[in-house]
Amino acid sequence: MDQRALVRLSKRMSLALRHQPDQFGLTLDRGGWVPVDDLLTGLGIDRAALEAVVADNDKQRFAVERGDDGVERIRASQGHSIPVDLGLTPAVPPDRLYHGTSRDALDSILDTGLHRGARHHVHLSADVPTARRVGSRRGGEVVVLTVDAAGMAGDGHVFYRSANGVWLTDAVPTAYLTGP
Ligand code: HQG
Repeated sequence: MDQRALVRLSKRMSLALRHQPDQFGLTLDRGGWVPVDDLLTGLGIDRAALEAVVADNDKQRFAVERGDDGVERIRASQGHSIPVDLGLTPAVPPDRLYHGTSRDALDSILDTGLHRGARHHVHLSADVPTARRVGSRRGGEVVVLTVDAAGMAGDGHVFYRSANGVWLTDAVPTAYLTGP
């Protein structure tokens, strides 16, 4: 499969596993998992295609595990808009984290802080290049905000780290944000 086909399939898998499973005839369990075989059927793809996406994925968006019942299941490691419990445990963040977004959102963010929008959490990056990549999904000029994660943690805000290294928190108040 070429790179474009991989990206296209990764996006369909994200849609099925994070946002609209019913559109593919799927029901996620509490933890967001579905049997791999059900996903293959739902998406109309073969095993090799799925494995290519899971293995190649730049961000390791998908996790595959075999349950105690012997059934192999897959889920998205983060980014859901439907209610799933990823079972994340709180983690101590690095002193600084970063959030990449479009220039158009900057004034509003500096006014009201970072909100999670449709997702479960605000997504933060461990380094500037990653934040830049996240922000560039929006088109237009990219800006990177710096988050005083140590200050937030010290004040009792809880952070989580997804299986694929994305830092998550409920919201970032303006006091902890520095603009570009
Ligand atoms: C913005 C991708 C105005 C925020 C990425 C962002 C990430 C505000 C947008 C993951 C705001 C939400 C999530 C405020 C936040 N005023 N705009 N007060 N507070 N925003 O897509 O962080 O590729 O839900 O800046 O890599 O862009 O799908 O969040 O632009 O990890 O695996 O509201 O999605 O992962 O957009 O990206 P999103 P995000 P995948």
